[in-house]
Amino acid sequence: MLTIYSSHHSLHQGVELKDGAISESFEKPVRAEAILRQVKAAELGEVISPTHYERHHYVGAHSERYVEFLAHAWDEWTATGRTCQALPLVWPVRGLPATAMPQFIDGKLGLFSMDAGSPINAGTWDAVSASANSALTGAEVLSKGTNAAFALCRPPGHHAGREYMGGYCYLNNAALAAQRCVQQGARRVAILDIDFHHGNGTQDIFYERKDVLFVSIHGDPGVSFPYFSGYADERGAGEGLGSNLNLPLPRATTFDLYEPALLQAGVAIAQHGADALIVSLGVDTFESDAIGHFRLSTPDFTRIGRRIATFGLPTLFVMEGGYMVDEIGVNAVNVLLGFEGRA
Ligand code: 6XA
Ligand code: ZN
Repeated sequence: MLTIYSSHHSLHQGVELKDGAISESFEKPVRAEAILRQVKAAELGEVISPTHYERHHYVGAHSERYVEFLAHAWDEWTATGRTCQALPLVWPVRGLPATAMPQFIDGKLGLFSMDAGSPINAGTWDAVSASANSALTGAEVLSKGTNAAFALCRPPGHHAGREYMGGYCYLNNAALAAQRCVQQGARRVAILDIDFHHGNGTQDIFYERKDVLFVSIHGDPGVSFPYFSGYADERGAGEGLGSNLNLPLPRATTFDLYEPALLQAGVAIAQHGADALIVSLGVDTFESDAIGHFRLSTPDFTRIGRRIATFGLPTLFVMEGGYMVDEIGVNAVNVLLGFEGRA
């Protein structure tokens, strides 16, 4: 299987507000480096760099003003004299009347975010655009007839909505890939999100569309991030009604409960009549993950890959979460080896 990877991800090293203090983010460069090491150790296949895409390719899945905000946020932040990482601290929540874009960067940071989980620093835009370009390149590869590819994206993308960042995400890599598949001729695309966290951003982007099915298996949002999205009664709207399927599962879920959800996802994907599948591949479902609360084992990831292969679709895997650096590589690559029938 072809892997698409850019070392530019390491230009982004975020901070995180945790337990009342600011510290290094769980979402850090060694994650992607560990996965790349395992891709090579397992001889998964060739590793290529992404094609360069100008930023207008991000518009569609995202609004133009949001893409422009992301591209210029660091410059606007440092123009105020600050050199620390930029974090939002105020949000346009229920009851606050104004929805127009503020002129000042602190206001823009709040307007274009869902939480304080996506810090912006000097290298963020380069890393984020390289990550998006990896997913776009993967979609291109699929459209040319390749059966499977792996976009080793970092930063991840599935919490990023049409007009907001959050949860370590900035541009929605999986959504950009799905959109590219449609532009390249796919009539119907399915996105299967198997990260521990609900892919609220991907849901947001395709909620009113019937050509892109979004299916997500994740920790019950009543007790897990992102709390405000991911419930089973979110089924899509307008033309997209019925094209969104959330399968929330309780904390401490093991494979015996996970597998039926995966089967149900497969049925929905078959009913949708998809020409291509994008998998938001998070391995924070691992039993000892620092953030996730499921209990999948390393061999379970191989089983997941085998099951996804039975869906019989050209498939692009797009990396999302997973925070145990010692196991992230083997867990992610096990899904890919399982898919290929090599494990
Ligand atoms: C709260 C946790 C953010 C979740 C990140 C993640 N800071 N999403 O793994 O898939
Ligand atoms: Zn996650």
